[in-house]
Amino acid sequence: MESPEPEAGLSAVVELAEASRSGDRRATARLLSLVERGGALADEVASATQAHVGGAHVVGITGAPGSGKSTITNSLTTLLSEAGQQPAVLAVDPSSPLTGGAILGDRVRMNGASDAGVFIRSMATRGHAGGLALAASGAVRVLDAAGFDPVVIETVGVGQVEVDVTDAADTTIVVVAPGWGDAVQANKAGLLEVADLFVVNKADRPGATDARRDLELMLDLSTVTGRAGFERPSITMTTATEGDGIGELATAVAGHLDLLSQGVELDRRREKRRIAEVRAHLEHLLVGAADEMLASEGLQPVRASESPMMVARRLAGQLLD
Ligand SMILES: Nc1nc2c(ncn2[C@@H]2O[C@H](COP(=O)(O)OP(=O)(O)O)[C@@H](O)[C@H]2O)c(=O)[nH]1
Ligand SMILES: [Mg+2]
Repeated sequence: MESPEPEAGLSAVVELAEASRSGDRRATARLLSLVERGGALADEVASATQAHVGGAHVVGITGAPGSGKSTITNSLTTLLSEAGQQPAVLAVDPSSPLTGGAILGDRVRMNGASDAGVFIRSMATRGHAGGLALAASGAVRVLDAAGFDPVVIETVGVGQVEVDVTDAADTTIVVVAPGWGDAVQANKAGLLEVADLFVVNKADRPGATDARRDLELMLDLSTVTGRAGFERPSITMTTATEGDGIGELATAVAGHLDLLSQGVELDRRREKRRIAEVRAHLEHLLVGAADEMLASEGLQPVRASESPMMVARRLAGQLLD
């Protein structure tokens, strides 16, 4: 783990951002550590990188644990790297405590990509001031500004927070594996609505064509036609361990970006994302200010005769003054 220099100040952040842009991966790693840590320096990192974001295609890969996300990410980014692109991976896994086994397992599965020169960073999900989705967005911005393209975010699609992380992506891939009603589970977890592309991985296993059929059926039944009614997601069959179908997936991913770029959809999604980020920051700031106010000595006594709502209104008036 990289740890930020304790004396890192504002000018140091600007220098790091410049070094990162010229390809210094240690500088990029240190910027990411600052973002993860949050606080004033994370804000500086956001400011220092802002002018250079927007060049990367941000791709989210989500799905149940064990469906093969890391293996797909490894094969896909290796392929793209060998084709001359500069992919980076941000692995966000709530089942991975900082020192836990899952990240180690992911490391092993990402060996190929690592050897191919793919920049890989894991992000643990605990203890992020302002929330994981914000920290992930900040990290994506750092990687984007550093010149990586695409930036691939791998996240487990289990809870709302993890699904929120997919909001940071231009293109979201939902992975399902055969068996155990994986497609149905994905539907329940709200993943059908966020999918731009589906992957049925482990196509070497029995039940893969059934999983595909289940997905097709659910897409037929739902009114969903891709995010924001954009278009019906395609389904790619892969055996990620063998690299089968990964070329086809790469084509589908690039095709989706083309589609987004043809009209206003890419800009629309990014604008929506910016507003969501502003909202999350605003909420964080307001909650922080409210907590501070409630903890302060100078708070006017909260009278029992006043309803909690009346107190809140009075304090909100002071807060926004
Ligand atoms: N048979 C088979 N196993 C696979 C395939 N893709 C991944 N796996 C295995 O499934 C397990 C979970 O894969 P992983 O990529 O860690 O899944 P994640 O939790 O979604 O990131 C690992 O043991 C992989 O080797 C595949 O296409 N076929
Ligand atoms: Mg994984």
